Amino acid sequence: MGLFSRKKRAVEQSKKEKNFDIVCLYCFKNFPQDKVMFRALEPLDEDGYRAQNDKLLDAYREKFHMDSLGELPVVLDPAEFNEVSKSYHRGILSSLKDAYDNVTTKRVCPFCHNDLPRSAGFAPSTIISFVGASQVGKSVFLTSLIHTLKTVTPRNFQIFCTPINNEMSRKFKYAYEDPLIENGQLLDPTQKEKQQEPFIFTFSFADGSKPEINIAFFDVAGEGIIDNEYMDIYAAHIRNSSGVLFLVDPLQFKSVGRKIMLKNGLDYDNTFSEEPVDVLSSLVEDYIYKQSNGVSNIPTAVVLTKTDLLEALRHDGEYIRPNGNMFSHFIHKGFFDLSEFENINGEVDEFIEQIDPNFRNAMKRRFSQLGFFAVSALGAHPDVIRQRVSSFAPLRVDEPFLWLLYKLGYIEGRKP
Ligand SMILES: Nc1nc2c(ncn2[C@@H]2O[C@H](COP(=O)(O)OP(=O)(O)OP(=O)(O)O)[C@@H](O)[C@H]2O)c(=O)[nH]1
Ligand SMILES: [Mg+2]
Ligand SMILES: [Zn+2]
Repeated sequence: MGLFSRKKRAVEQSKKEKNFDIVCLYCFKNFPQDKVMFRALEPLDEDGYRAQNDKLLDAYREKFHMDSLGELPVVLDPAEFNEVSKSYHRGILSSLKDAYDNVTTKRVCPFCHNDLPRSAGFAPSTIISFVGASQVGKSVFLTSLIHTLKTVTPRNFQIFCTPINNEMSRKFKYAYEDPLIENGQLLDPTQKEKQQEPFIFTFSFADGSKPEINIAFFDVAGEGIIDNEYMDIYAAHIRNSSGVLFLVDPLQFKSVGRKIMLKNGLDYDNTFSEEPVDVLSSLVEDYIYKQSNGVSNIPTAVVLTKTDLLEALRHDGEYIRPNGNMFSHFIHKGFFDLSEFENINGEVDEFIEQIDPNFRNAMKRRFSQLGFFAVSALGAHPDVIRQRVSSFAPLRVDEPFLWLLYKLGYIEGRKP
């Protein structure tokens, strides 16, 4: 068979099979599955390419303050090879025979040369982003959420959550999990100069009913949220997100912040420079604005953090129902319980409407798929002076994430 008919067949084949554009979970660039590149095999003998420093990968790593990986086998661009050198699996370009007749299956991102996960192209690339002003609790929530997804959620859903590689596993443990959970130490504010590399986890379904998904969690520095330059870097990431966790801290709202602190016997020091509505307008300028008609259809969970501090308002009956669901734990098991969702969603929506109707209405206008949630990532107020966490008892932390999985079609949602 001639080269052209072979190529035509491959193209026709790939049209027939369902494939997905790839969003690189490291640099957030979006590209068609057949634009991947390949890393050559380790040179086993003289029949191979010489290893060399990978400039693109080193540049990516430097941006995140990581060391160069030194000499690596070269990256090959399939565009420079004949169609006969390429192989397709279920219509997806998945291996390349190099000039020395070695076949590599190691796909890398054409923009940053990081490895692509096995599922790239076969299943949607899923990015979940955190958004929120400084000090609302993004880093603590991320730690508590991932810890819960690894240790508790698998008891209720047949989903297993593992870091995508050893480097990621070590980084999460060293920078987040050990300090906060093992040593009870609060985390330093996330610095915008020290850009955070995304944390990538693989979710696999025990019964094999769904392809595994890779989810990149991206911990932004709150101080950068209203900084246009910083947001420019991250706009690509937010724009390519499949789901957004929009964190709001009850202390952030001028109307109740002081009251909450006083009721808890704490000094009120308004460290928040921006209110939720400011964060929203920054987002609107940077990313929603660029979507058609200014409305985003990305499922967005508004997550009220630090609900342990709201207990003190509970019996006033002013803002919160004394029998509020937000203070009791609820376990979604086997499916996402939509009755429970209606309760918590209504309750938090009502609370936010009372304390900041502008913000609430703007959110409703800008996001067509919105859910309201309430969590306490720690379960109790930490000792802020000594920067110590007294107890670690997360409340409802995985609920907004499970709702996103339900909205994205990965888990079932229904009434009991
Ligand atoms: N009461 C209570 N306080 C919390 C909780 N989670 C976080 N905090 C407090 O909020 C502070 C900020 O939390 P971080 O997770 O570091 O906040 P962040 O949003 O990552 O902040 P930046 O990185 O500066 O944007 C912590 O140091 C704690 O004092 C919680 O569940 N309950
Ligand atoms: Mg942080
Ligand atoms: Zn990339």
